[in-house]
Amino acid sequence: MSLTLYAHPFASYCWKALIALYENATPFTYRSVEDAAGWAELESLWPIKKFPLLRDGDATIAESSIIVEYLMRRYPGPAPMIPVNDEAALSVRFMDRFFDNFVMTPMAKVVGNSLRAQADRDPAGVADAKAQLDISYEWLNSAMESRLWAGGEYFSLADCAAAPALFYADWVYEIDRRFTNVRAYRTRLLARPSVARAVEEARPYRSLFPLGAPDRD
Ligand SMILES: N[C@@H](CCC(=O)N[C@@H](CS)C(=O)NCC(=O)O)C(=O)O
Repeated sequence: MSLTLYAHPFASYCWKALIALYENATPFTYRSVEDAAGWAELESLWPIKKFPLLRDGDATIAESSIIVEYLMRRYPGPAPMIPVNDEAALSVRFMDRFFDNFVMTPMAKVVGNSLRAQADRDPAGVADAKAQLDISYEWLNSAMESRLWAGGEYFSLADCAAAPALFYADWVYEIDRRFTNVRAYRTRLLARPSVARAVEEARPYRSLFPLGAPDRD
């Protein structure tokens, strides 16, 4: 096995792949994309220039969810991130899509807006993103009423997606105290060793957070 992950410790989507790798103690080389040479290397492999990106020998695997699926098929370990049961797997994949589309995307919209020049900012877009987060938090609060993890009883791909999404979304637009199930789930995620490791690796970069990282977590 010769795996290399192109990633950055502070990048939310990279956590998804990292958490699955850490859960399974899968050996890999961490190629941290920080300088021009790193970006050029990433672009030479994947012109879309987004990470995480996995290299397995000469094979290139893009997209965080696909990377996790690939790892589970080719290098399964003690912590399967996709259930064997088809129905359960569908629920996990659905929750993965939920976190990416309805938590990560609006969170990233607010962060991205703050990086723009004042004249290019999009207050209506930010208001829409926060309205989406309100709906997402509310829906998730009901969904998590009787679940330990997002897919049910076991930690899965859905939780790999949830961890960075809820970690940063709460910084961007705090999860209201009435959403007790979401807040408790976020706390459970942060206590999970694989997630705690990703949080610690990102800690030195907190000064880069454009909205100002809160003094917690
Ligand atoms: N759908 C992609 C999203 C990847 C993504 O947006 N990654 C961000 C980091 S969290 C990125 O590459 N940002 C660099 C850039 O946009 O220049 C996935 O799931 O991997």
